[in-house]
Amino acid sequence: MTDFDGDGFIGIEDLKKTLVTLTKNRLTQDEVEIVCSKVMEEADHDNDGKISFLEFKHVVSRSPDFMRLVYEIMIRVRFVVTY
Ligand SMILES: [Ca+2]
Repeated sequence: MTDFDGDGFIGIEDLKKTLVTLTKNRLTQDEVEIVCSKVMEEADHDNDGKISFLEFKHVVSRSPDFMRLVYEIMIRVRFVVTY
């Protein structure tokens, strides 16, 4: 997870860029939107639209591998979208 715009928070735009990079552009724009909103739902506890370091740490401690969570969400989204 990378703070692309350097503001100390992971925002939805950071998430989108991370996801596009991770999936090497294999997701459609819609899928990227769905996955990002689900990740935000999961991680953004104070609903300010950004994931702070504390929120990020919380998600990581809850799920030992945060990226696995993201991949699971992606698989779920794929499943929903494809079938
Ligand atoms: Ca937040």
